[in-house]
Amino acid sequence: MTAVERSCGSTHPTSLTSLKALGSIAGLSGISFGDAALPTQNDGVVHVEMDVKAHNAFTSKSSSYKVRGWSNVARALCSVSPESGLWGNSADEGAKVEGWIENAADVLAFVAYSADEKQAKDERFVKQVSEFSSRVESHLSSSKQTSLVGDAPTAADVIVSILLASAAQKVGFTSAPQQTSTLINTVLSHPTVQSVVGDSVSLPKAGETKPAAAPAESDAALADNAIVQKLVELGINHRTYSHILCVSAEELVENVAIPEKDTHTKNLLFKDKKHGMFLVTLKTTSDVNTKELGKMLGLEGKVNLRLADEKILIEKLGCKKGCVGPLAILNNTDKDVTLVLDENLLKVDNIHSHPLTNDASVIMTPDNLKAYMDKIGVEPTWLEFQEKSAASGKAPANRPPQEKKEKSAKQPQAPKEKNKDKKTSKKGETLLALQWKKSENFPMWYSDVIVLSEMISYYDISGCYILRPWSYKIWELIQEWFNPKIYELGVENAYFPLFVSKDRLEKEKDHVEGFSPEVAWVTKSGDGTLAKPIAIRPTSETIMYPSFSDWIKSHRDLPLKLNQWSNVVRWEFKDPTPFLRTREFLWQEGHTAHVSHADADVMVMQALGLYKGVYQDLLAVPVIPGYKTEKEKFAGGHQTTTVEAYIPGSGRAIQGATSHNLGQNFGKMFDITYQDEKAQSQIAWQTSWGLTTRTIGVMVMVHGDDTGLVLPPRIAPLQAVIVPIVSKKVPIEVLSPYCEKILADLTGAGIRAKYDSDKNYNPGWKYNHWEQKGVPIRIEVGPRDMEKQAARLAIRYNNDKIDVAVDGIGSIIKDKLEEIQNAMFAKAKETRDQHLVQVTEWKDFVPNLELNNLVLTPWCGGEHQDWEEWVKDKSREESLNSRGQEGEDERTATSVAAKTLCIPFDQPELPEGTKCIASGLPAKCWVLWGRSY
Ligand code: 87F
Repeated sequence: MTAVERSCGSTHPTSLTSLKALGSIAGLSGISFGDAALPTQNDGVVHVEMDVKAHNAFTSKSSSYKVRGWSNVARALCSVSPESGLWGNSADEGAKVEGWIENAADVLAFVAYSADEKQAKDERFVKQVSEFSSRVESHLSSSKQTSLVGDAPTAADVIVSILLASAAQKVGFTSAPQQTSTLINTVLSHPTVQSVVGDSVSLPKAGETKPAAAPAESDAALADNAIVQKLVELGINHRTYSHILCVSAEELVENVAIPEKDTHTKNLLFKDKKHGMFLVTLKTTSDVNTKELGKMLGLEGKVNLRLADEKILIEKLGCKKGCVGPLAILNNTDKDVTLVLDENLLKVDNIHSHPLTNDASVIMTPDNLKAYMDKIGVEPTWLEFQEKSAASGKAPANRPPQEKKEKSAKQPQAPKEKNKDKKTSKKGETLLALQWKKSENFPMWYSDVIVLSEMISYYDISGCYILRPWSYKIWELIQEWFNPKIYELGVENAYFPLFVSKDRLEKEKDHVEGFSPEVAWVTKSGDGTLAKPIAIRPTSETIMYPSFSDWIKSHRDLPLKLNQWSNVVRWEFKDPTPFLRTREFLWQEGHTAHVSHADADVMVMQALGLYKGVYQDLLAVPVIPGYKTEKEKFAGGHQTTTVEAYIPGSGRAIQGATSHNLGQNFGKMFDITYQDEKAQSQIAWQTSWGLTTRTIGVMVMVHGDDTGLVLPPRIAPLQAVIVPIVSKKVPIEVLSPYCEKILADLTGAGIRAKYDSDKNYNPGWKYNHWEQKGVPIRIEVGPRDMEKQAARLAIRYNNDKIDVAVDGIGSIIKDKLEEIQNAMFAKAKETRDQHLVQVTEWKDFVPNLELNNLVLTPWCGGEHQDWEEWVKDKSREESLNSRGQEGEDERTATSVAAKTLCIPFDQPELPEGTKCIASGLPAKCWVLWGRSY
């Protein structure tokens, strides 16, 4: 035993091992430590105090250091061999190395040293370790380096890795994100580090979790559950437990640990027009192939098994999507669902399945499951399903719904090999880092970006999301731009109630027709049932127009132009996507009444012009304005206009906003009549127009990159952030006055700016943080900049670095922001234009969709037949054929079929005799098609 080990004892291996390892790497063979004092905790700060004595030639310079603090110990060791490069290669790098070490020591040392295992597992410490690991990961991802500072290992890597690994081990943190794991493993397996640390500190590989013990007792809270009561009534042995809400088998596997020989279940309700319904319950590691299933079941003739929608689940099994389990077959009183069970279930110790709710599970042996079925009179069909291959055996990590969407749309997936180690974001968990490249898996990338940039947090009701300040501010900036513009048009803001009575909502039948499944109803208050259910507004025509009727009496009351900023609820059944398709969203809805159709039309176009402005001038997203076809227009109105955007990452179009000329339809229904100048009664002409928080999602998708969000300056909550490059020699106090002065210049020039003076994070961390949040310009200020009265600008959208003088920096940055805004729009437009093609023959239609293009074709107008439906079906069929696929999930929000987006206002020339691409009839105009959201 060396002197060090003796003096430090066995409870503090980390301090010594990391320092010894560092010494070894620095070339200090033969080093020994003198009277090393124990690391002590003092006001939450860990100090390491020790004498360092070297016995060899190196000691000739200085034989002893009295040092305090991790950095100094590390510095002392490295300075013995400065050329080792362990302290970085410049003062700037040195400061960053120091920053990392001190940060790690502040955050992790207490946990890493903790002798009290129980205390170390405290939730706060687990969070602390996980957050630090996340910081390391973010930094590594954004710097695209494998070491923390510069492009070679330094003392920071050694100390951070050992501290993190040790702390992680202490709190029982099962894995670190990918790049952090790699860094730690590289450091820990370094021969010199190995010789010192050995196996005493190691980090379990991603995905390695200890099998959990099954709960011994049932959860009393589930005693009222109908399935549980049935099990009790039948005397079937079982246990129950509650767990976090999981919407899929993948989420269960990821989040609810069970003993190795147990299994969760995967449950799918299939329906087939001819053969009926099948509830298939599998082991989570078994595979089901829809085509094969038909054969396995011995179904004859035409078989078209499709996943049943939620309505059928509720009707047939009495439970919602995500809550299905084999026990739910009890609710199939019609006995028209065949239960199909996976024979692999017979090989496990216990089966865990949901009792109609996805925040709980019932545990029972396979024999007891059989006994239950027997007693309720269900005879299951047992089938031998294939176990998944080892490579794909592990269910993918819990994801927000995008992943399911991608799978159901059967879009090309990134190769499994590449994806399998990816750590993914979880609902309710701090995301570790951007794990997906935009080109690799677009939906996953999107989900990572909006979480990591702190725009969105997930919520436990499907389709509902939390808009965090970073995205809400963007919405406020849209409001700030939009409001003065509508005031100029004579529009006033007002607010109408959230609720609408059934009678009102259904007064105008055309209007709700087709939308009614999406209306959410309040049916109870407390335990009582309401006499009449009340709807939550999906839109406010029926809420506002009775008031229009009251308020409009004479032509002098017109035009009436109102706008409302509010939330609306539409209970979507298609897979939700944050911002793009959500069950509750924020919007503005404008409603106006006029004396003539022509006046209404002017209003429609003015509103549409503003929408184009929001997208193009604020969000730097090019849009195509046009008319909707008869099939796609709002059924309650006369004509619908739209602005259509293009998302290059998915090759899909998206409706940006709509503005309707409602004609006199609502006027008639709601009696919105007025006396004209000749005292004649007239019906008012109306418009309505709406723009939603979808705008934000479109902007993220169009501009974001592999580092995160990229914000166009006009919509950025912060347009510039000043980051001081602090170091030991140049502490923040030295840089602050200079930075404050820059900040004052920027705010004086009307720029939304911030000076990031936070002492808790080092410059590298801050760079990364603001990059992920998409701030257009970072202003880096170090001592040299101060000397030269300059600053360095880092431009987010193209990564440019520009040195500028601080004199007049406000106006320099103002110009730069304008330049960035214009360049971002130009870039987005160029990409969009490259994906906008004219096609005049059907044979070129689907191949162009497959190239992610929007397709402009000659069009007959579709009056004689529903040729749009024909194109939709035909394009779906040809697309699926070209991919070798049989069908697509009817609930998919991202179908491969094309639909009309609009008849663009801007029409190319249409030569005489041009034929419609679908009907072959003479074409009347060009129409734009695309796959869309
Ligand atoms: C969902 C449920 C019930 C759309 C709905 O576009 C009714 C509706 O009327 C519904 N989804 N719509 C059409 C909304 C038309 C119109 N309303 C004012 C707009 C812009 C703002």
